[in-house]
Amino acid sequence: NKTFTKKEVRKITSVITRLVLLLDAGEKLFKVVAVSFGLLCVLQVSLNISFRLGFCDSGPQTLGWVQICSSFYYISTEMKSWQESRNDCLYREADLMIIDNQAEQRFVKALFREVWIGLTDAENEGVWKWVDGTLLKETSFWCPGEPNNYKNEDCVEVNFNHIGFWNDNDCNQNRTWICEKKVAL
Ligand SMILES: [Ca+2]
Ligand SMILES: [Ca+2]
Ligand SMILES: [Ca+2]
Repeated sequence: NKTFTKKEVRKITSVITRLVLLLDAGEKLFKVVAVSFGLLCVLQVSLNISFRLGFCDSGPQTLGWVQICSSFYYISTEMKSWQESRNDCLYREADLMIIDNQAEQRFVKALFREVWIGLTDAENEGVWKWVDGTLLKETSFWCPGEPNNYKNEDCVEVNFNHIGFWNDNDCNQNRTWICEKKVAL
């Protein structure tokens, strides 16, 4: 059995100390990298969000499509009758917007202007159908006193008189409109 001299013990101790310091530095470096990575993620998320908000905020002037969840939306800058609006959406391989979740209702409300959506009772008076043929289930978004079919109104707009609420109006009125296209999965 070999016994270590004092010199050897000092040398070994110094090597171990250096190793410990190195490991400590490594751990610190790892922490710095981890924190930086975390910060990058946070930055990316906040950038994405601000980018998206910026996009929505510029609503009325925005050309092109905006994505929210599983759909893309096109907000027109022109004004057309309900049918012409729908034709434009169909031409864009989309259709007038079907509001079937709270996020969409909030989105439309935030536009602060009258827009056609894909809801009509032209086929059967008083029977509200979306453009995909489904019947309207949600009824809490109607403006108080609407739909009133005043002089035979069959097309639905959002934000008329009361921001966020729906109204049936004359389909020949010119309005801006929103097209919706589902994200292909
Ligand atoms: Ca929808
Ligand atoms: Ca009607
Ligand atoms: Ca009405």
